[in-house]
Amino acid sequence: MTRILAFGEIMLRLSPPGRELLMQSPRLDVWVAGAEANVATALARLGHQVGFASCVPDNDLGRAAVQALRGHGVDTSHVAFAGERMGLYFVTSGAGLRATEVVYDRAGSSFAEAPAARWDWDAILADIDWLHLSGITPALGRNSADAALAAANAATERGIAVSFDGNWRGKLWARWDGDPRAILSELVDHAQLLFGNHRDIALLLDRDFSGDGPERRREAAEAAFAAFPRLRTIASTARHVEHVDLHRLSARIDERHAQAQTEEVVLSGIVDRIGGGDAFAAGVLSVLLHGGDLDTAARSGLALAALKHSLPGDAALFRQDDIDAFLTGGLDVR
Ligand code: KDG
Repeated sequence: MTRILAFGEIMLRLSPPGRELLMQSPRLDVWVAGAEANVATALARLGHQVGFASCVPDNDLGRAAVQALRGHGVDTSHVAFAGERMGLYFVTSGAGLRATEVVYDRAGSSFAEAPAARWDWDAILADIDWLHLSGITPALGRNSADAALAAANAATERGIAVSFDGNWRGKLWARWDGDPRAILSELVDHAQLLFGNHRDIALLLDRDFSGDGPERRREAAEAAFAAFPRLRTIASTARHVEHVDLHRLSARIDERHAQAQTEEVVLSGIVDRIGGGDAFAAGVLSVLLHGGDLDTAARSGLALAALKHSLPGDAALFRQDDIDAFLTGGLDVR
């Protein structure tokens, strides 16, 4: 079985229950989060062998987060306990016309402060076939950007496939003087599989692919394939938001000579949409890791993303049976 490793910051998400505002709620629910950790968790739930490398403080917050991942079947033997603090973020869920809001409280976290030299890629990547990274790690600062670049380099040197989820986080990049285009391009240059849409590609290539039609998406994909020779597959979702609780979601996967596009899923009565992109990545990866075809990968990604919207918290805690039931039940799921 293909062994996957995800590398990134595991976080705690603090959310007022229901649709309450931070300023009015006396309570906060705590969820284990972090984009790469969400992908690792979802893949483990789907039965994959997946490890996670990260760094958390050696206190009850760090231990609880790691314990949660382990409880879902993720191998956490490469999570280091060091540094002073857990990365936190606060989420206020949207309602009606009020959008979801995110406040980060993660500066100086154990993961962001870990020097790039801390990570022994020989040891971490031993027995690994696939490495999953995202654009959040390099957005955290110099240490994490260097660590992500070292991980990608080490994977390429060892012939390990790399997937990269763009996960653009302007708020994080604005906090330091790293050049996102240069750093993200260097990372994507190692990837065989990119999760990102035409806007992510526009940022990487400094080109304009504005407009939402399929031609623009194909044009963006072709430009990315030309710029990044290792890249074989680009997967993305398109979201049409009618209001906070009613979205239409479709998925698309481009290969150099093929493409797959799903029908739209109508998502209504959304419980929590955070982590939908990570669920999509896990659903696609799950099929591609098993050698499945593009159509199945696109449908599986869309199904897991849609299912995630029904669950509070960041992680998609579903089994393959749930995806199968969703797909055989038709895609128009509420
Ligand atoms: O995709 C969900 C992530 O955004 C969330 O888990 C928190 O990693 C996170 C981030 O940096 O936003």
